[in-house]
Parts: sequence; C-alpha cells; structure tokens
Amino acid sequence: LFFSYFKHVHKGFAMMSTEMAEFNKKDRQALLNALPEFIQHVGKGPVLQQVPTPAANWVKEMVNYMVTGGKLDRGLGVTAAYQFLEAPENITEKKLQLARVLGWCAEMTHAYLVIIDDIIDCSTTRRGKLCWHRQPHVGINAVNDSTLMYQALMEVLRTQFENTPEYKDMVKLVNETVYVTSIGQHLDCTSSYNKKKNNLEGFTMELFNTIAIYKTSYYTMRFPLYLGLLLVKDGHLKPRKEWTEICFDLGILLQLQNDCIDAFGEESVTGKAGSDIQEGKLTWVAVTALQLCNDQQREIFKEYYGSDDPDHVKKIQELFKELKIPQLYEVHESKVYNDLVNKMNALPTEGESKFFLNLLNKWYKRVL
Ligand code: DMA
Ligand code: MG
Ligand code: MG
Ligand code: MG
Repeated sequence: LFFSYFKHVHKGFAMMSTEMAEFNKKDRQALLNALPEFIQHVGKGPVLQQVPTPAANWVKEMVNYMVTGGKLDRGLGVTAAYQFLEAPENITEKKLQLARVLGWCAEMTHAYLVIIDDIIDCSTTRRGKLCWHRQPHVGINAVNDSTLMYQALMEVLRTQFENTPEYKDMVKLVNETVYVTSIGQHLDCTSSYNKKKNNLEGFTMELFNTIAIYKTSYYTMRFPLYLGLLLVKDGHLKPRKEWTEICFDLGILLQLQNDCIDAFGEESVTGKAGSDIQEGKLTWVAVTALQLCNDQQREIFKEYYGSDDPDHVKKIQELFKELKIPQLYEVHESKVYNDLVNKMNALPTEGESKFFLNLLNKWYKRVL
C-alpha cells in the first residue's frame, strides 16, 4: 500500500494538503509502530548484553522516556527525506524499515541534546512530563545518562548498519551534527544577559540568527535530511547548494517560534514551563523587544530580565505584550513563511520542493 501511494506522490504534480496530511499521519504511525523493535535493538547491543541487568534496563527505560511524547519532527524528517527524494521505483519496504531505524536514531540524538539542554536551561518540564534530570531518582546522574544515550545510539547504529557502505557517513554525520549543535549551545549560554555584566549590546538579530543556525538548523533540519538521503540510491551525489540556505532559514524560523512559545505559551498546551526570561536568554522575543523599546522600557528590561523572581518575570512578560511582540510575531512568521514557500517552489525537482514544503506547512503557526 505504501508503495503504490508513493508512486502517486511522485507522479502527481501538486499534492493537495489533505493528501499530505494523510501521508504525515500514516508515516507517523509507521514510525511509532517501529519503536518497540527499535528499543529491543538498543537492548541487544553487545555492551548492554554484558552489563548488569539493572544497568541495561536503566538505559532502555531512559531511551523510552526520552524519545516518547514528542512531535517526532526529526525522526519523521528522516523517513520523509527518504520517500520524497528517492525515485518511486527504488522505494522498498526494507529500506523504509531502515529509514525508521535511522529516524529513531535522529530522535535519540535529539534526546541526548535535550537531556543536556534541560539541565543548562534550568528547565523543569517537557512534553507534559518532568525533564529527565528533574526526576528524584535521576538528578545530577543525568549528566552521565547523556553519555549513555549517545553511546547507546552509536551502538544501535553500528549493529544495524555496520555492514553497509553508508555506515561511515552515518557516524560522521551524527558526530558532526552533535559537535556543531554543542557549539550552538555554548554560544546560547554565553550570550545570556547578565545584569552585572550589563552585556545587552550583544543582543542583536544577527547573533540570534547565528545561534539558531548552530543550535537548531543543523540538527533539526540538515541532519534528518542528510540521514534520509544516505538511504537514497546514489544519494551522496544529490545534495544541492540551495538546501543549505533553506535549512538555515527553517531552523531560524523554528527557533523564533520556540522562543515565542517559551515566552507566551501556556504550559497546559506546550507541555513545558518557559525559562528563557528567567535565564536571560538571547531570544527573538528579547531582541525584537529591545529594537522597539524606549529608554524607560529599556531600563525595565535591564532591571528585570534574567531573574527567577516571579514578579520580575511578570514585569518582562507585560513589557513584551505592551510592545505588541505576539502581534509582530504573527506578521513576521507569515512573511518568513511566504519567502520560504518561494524558495522551496524554486527548487529543481518536485520531490525536494515537497519535502521542504511539507515541513514548513507542518510548522507554520505551531503552538507547541
Ligand atoms: C534548543 O534550544 C536547542 C537544543 C540543541 C535542544 P531551546 O533551549 O530553546 O529549546 P527548548 O525551548 O525546547 O528547551
Ligand atoms: Mg531549552
Ligand atoms: Mg537551550
Ligand atoms: Mg526554547
């Protein structure tokens, strides 16, 4: 069934959005169905087979806790990249299964980054659950758990793909992606506002974009795309230079949405409590506010941004609303959306356009 469906996708000139929604729904379900077997693969890795049972169970439980309940954007990015970029006659059920395994590897990479991100951002909740390190039985051990997550990922990659010619490129891609993202995380942390340092001069849109490219664009956009491409016949020959800019722009869009969700979202909807104001983060919201505020409003920002005190947080939230940031965000988001649609439609093949447009449409106006 999948098979004939994709023939249709590739032949059809422009797919209707209901068809795309149907594709996404099926692809998501197929990815979810592949999770139990994937967790089994993790448990069957040579190292976990040898270690004391409680330790092996700990790793499997952590993987399960950390890869469930999310949007699966990265995992579905991998499976979509394979299906949209491969010629329909080459798509096989076997390769689709491998794409799902790689999809879960991308989700494990995300899980690794998120364990650490939630520690350094002092976050409390995510996906409607406690952050990994906030669980009483985990705590600071989460630092070691992040290593376990990364190495469990490397081992599942090895046991599943070691004998394929693409294995080396997969390992290289994961490692490069984590390295670049960690540079982004470093930039993110070192750019935060600190009242004592009074370092607001650095709060520029240019720096926001740079941080977003490093911390978000690579691992959320480029990584799933290139991972899926490794399953495409002669896929290593196919990357196109136009993809880089589109991936960067999409990552910037995702990050500014994420920043607005942090500042204005309700935890009951988003599943996570915001922490950017408390942490003094260099966000799209903060930079936009600083571009608009008068001297008096700037003093309020300098006084109260980057504080844990709930009254201070409230003052900053009120300032953002006074400056009409939520309304500006809506206008900005739709402008970015239109620019990206044009860039995506200008790509040389239909598969590429559809791959990117599908992601963009999935993310446009998102609330979590
Ligand atoms: C996310 O940035 C970046 C990585 C590498 C996880 P963030 O801290 O704004 O994300 P979130 O808002 O989900 O904590
Ligand atoms: Mg965070
Ligand atoms: Mg962060
Ligand atoms: Mg955030």
